[in-house]
Amino acid sequence: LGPAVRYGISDPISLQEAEAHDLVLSERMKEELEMVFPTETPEGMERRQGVLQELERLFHEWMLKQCMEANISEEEIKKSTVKITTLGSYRLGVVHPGSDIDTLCIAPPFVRREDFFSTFATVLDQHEDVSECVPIPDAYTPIIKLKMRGVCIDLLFARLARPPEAEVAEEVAKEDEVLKNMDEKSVRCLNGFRVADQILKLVPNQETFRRTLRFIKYWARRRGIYSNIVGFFGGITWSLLVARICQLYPYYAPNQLVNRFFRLYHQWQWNWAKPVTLCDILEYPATVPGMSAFKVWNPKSNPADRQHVMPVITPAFPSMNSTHNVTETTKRILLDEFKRGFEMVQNVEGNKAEWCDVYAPFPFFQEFKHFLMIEILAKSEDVYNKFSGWVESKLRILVMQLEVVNGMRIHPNPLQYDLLESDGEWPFGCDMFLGLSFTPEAGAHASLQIDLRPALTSFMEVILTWTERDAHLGQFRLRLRRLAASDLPYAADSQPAGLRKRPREASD
Ligand code: 3AT
Ligand code: MN
Ligand code: MN
Repeated sequence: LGPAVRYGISDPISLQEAEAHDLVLSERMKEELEMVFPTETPEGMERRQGVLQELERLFHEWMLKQCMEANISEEEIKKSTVKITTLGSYRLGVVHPGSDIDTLCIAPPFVRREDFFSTFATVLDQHEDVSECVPIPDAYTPIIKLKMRGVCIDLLFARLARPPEAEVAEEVAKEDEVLKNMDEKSVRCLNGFRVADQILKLVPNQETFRRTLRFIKYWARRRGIYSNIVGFFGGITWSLLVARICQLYPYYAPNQLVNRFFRLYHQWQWNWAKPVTLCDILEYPATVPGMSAFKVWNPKSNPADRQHVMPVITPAFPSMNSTHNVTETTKRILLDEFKRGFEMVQNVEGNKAEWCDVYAPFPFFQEFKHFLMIEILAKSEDVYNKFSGWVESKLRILVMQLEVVNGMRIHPNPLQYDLLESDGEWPFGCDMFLGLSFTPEAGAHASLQIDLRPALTSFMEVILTWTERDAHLGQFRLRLRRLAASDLPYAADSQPAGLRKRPREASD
């Protein structure tokens, strides 16, 4: 063995290097993937840079106005340069034409969060290149969603507690100390940036990491398990899981890493005592002023963290679990997919299958005989954007209520589809689906007997707690319908006619 290498919390499992046939397999994997899930083109990357520049310009201009109104001295204005930076997949370098850009505005202390979500959101909304601008100030991680020149942007906001020295806001933001006295929401927004920074530092080879992650993300999309909000895994979780595999096999090629990814996470004893982590989870002792109050994921001291069924922990302080939406149902589906993935990759290695077979789409509408259809309807685009986001964010509550119904299994589908039945009264809307199956033990006629109404009724009650309900009364509607496969207009073997996938990258 060569010199001791150690990435993360344990020694690597293997220090073996890729062999010639692995390099061939990896190259083929890359080429096949490039055909169906290409990386962003150079022109596309240029457009994205232009968008970021324009956002920075707008933010800067708006900031100066804020300063003047607040009577901030010119001296102080000069000291606190604004900074726009990126996080998420854009920062990690895994960008395809449909990717969003997760963008973080780092602002000096005199800029108020409320103003960012009101007056700056208005500036954006009125910009001629901007469409679909939706501020979501009350979310756990507040963001402004928008589209600029066709690129989806998630705009996050962090307000520094102390004015940074000019030009170094980005470096300052990587230090734990920056969090001292910062408000909770800013800490969370900054965290996304700090996590991406850490991931890149903690993997042994960034290019191998990116190539592997690209494959896993496409596979997860096609298998219908890419969605944090619905209770599967989101972009951050997939990135962390791939990063950990890279640490354990620092010299493997992407094809080998994909193999080990499926094997390890299928075999993993998922429970709160076995989190996936990239580094030790740091907690400051009570003696460090201002740093010990941050809530760090810790199932030993915090009973709520023991509810997490598949913990995957973020590396930057304060560490959090990236999978708190996972339920027993989505865990079961994820594990089935890891198992299938491992079998398929072995087939590819044995020349019995192609890489494209690994990411063959999950045949959702052929797989089930019964469905629950969730129709989300609105009278205007604005209300639709807000209401569909709300319903989507509560869907896992419906899943949790249905998963305790005896004898029934549910399979959430994270995609939104064009309305099956259009209705002139409701020009904006989409359908979402849950697949239903009934266990043999439940009896032959279980599907007819099982009563879903209590679960559906209580889900409706949750939906009606929407804080914007009164503001948009009569403008939105939710309908739940139980359908048999024969009610869906599809020809055998094909995607149901009329059910087109809506591209919805931004809200993954
Ligand atoms: P994609 O390629 O975009 O799917 P990603 O790694 O960029 O994968 P996300 O865009 O979901 O993942 O999120 C990246 C980080 O940005 C995670 C979180 O800190 C922040 N973030 C992005 N979008 C949201 C959102 N809608 N709500 C809360 N936080 C968000
Ligand atoms: Mn993203
Ligand atoms: Mn995003």
